[in-house]
Amino acid sequence: MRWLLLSMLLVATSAVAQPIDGHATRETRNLFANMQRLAQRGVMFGHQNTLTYGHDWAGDADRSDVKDVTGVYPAVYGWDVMDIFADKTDRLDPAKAARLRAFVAAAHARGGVNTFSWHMPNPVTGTDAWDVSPAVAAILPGGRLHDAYRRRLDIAATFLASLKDAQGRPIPVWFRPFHEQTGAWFWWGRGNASAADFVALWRFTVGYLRDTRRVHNLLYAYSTDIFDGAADYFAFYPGDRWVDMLGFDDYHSIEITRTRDVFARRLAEVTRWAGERGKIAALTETGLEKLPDPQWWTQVLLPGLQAPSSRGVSYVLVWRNANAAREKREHFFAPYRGQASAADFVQFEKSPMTLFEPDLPNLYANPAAR
Ligand code: BMA
Repeated sequence: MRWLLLSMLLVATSAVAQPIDGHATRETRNLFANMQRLAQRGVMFGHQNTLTYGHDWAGDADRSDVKDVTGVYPAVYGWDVMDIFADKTDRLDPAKAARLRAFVAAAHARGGVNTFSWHMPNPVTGTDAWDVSPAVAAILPGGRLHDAYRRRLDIAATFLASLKDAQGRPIPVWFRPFHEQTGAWFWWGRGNASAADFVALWRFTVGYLRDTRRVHNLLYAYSTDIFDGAADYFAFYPGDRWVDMLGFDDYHSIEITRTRDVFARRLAEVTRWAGERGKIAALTETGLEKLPDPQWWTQVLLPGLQAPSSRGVSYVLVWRNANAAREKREHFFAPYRGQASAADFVQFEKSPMTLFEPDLPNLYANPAAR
């Protein structure tokens, strides 16, 4: 009897885990439930801008450095909302938006997961996201730039709602705005906006997209930078009713084996906090720039992900491979053909723990029907 009650309770609690948008489309709800489930089996691998360009190429069709090296596409595709705008303006660039829309549709057609960050330009100065001039208070309701902020959101809302699959259904995507707020380098980050203003901005933004604009193909990710303990992690947390994912970006403790314990602790904590709240946990950004360690994938990242306490991490995403010919410095986080860690990355892909495109179930189908 006691066992029966316990299992009924377990069923009830798992059934409670739903996206924060009560009107989320069916595929969006399915994605949320399926990602939660899949996280018990393995960690999806993701790469930022993987289809846009690579270390030695740009603009090729159906290409990705990840695929060049392993033969398969990643499971998670990272993008940025800033890339639909004419450089640092509030004007949509229709050609850029169309290109990004096609990438998202291609990723989705392969069964992948799309996630959007937004390196949003500073709304007060009109420069980039790294301009830390105070700006959050100005765009909140009642602020002098609030209407301009709404217009900016309108452009993003129209774009996000326009992402459609071959049947014309909205493509579910993760939205990860105002990331790394535990760090001090973005205008919305620590020290540049109060926690109360940050929370107000988050809630306004989610409410505007979800309830005013009625965009129902979004899931929302809270994604800090490195942190020390719960007080630090949750310092800017808008609340369980405003977040579907608990994530963090870590380019520090994961770089070397020596700090693996710190990494494992952070990963275990975020996974536990997400589990307790019925949310999804992820390592939303990481990577070792230039990959000088030829065994970084199997000797550092994989053991970190494999720690028993970190079971339940949905995905790990490494940052972009800047095109070496176009950008001044070497800036890449996935190997390209011939790169020192390429062979090790192939082993990483083969691990039963990591999930790339061929390892994915249909994440958009009703989980109960499978
Ligand atoms: C940073 C770097 C920058 C880039 C930005 C947004 O981490 O990759 O070069 O402009 O992300 O993609």
